[in-house]
Amino acid sequence: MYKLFYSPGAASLAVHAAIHESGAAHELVNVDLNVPRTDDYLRLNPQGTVPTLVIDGLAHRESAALLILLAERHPEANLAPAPGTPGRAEWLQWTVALATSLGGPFRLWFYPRDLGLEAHDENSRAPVRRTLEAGFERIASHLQAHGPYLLGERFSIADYQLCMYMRWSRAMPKPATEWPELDRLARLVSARPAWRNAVAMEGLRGWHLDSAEPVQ
Ligand SMILES: N[C@@H](CCC(=O)N[C@@H](CS)C(=O)NCC(=O)O)C(=O)O
Repeated sequence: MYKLFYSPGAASLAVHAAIHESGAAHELVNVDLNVPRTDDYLRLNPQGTVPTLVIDGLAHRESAALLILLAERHPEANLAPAPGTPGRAEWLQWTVALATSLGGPFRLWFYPRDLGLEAHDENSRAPVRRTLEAGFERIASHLQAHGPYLLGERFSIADYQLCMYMRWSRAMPKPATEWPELDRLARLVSARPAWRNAVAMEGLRGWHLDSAEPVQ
């Protein structure tokens, strides 16, 4: 039984969808990010961030690492190419690249305090925006040549990670769905029952690809 500490739509969303994809039993705990984390939570995750995934009584964090862990733990669910098979190295590469090239800059976009600022101004926001748009542009070029998924014809949970980051761009000046290849991937991914169930359970509504209907 997994215990996932999440916040609606946060970096926990891809992990949540991957757990649904695996079919594993799990319990959800909603962490209110608008108030300081409790001491109990900080003991599980000293960074105070979500997600935290408790497996057999041990707490783990970092969404990309959790996705890799889930793929390892559920080979039967085919969440990613198996170790030693074609596509495995490329999948690992995407998982890490998405976390660094999108996840890192998104932290700066949403948390100006990470830049030592109380709030963003145009000077601080513009370079972060350029970095994120350049990241989406590179991925769209890849998908144009090798899509529709990051690994071509094969879905993997790296596509959940990408769809989560795309969702975060929805209120940006250029949302990621403006790149047709990214839009196509997001439509494919957001139609999957596991994604839809995670979105419905988290009560997400803010994106045109959010669906209120869970799928059983
Ligand atoms: N690199 C981490 C980032 C986690 C993260 O920054 N989560 C945000 C929500 S998307 C959070 O917990 N923010 C609360 C805070 O920093 O106080 C991951 O991918 O798991």
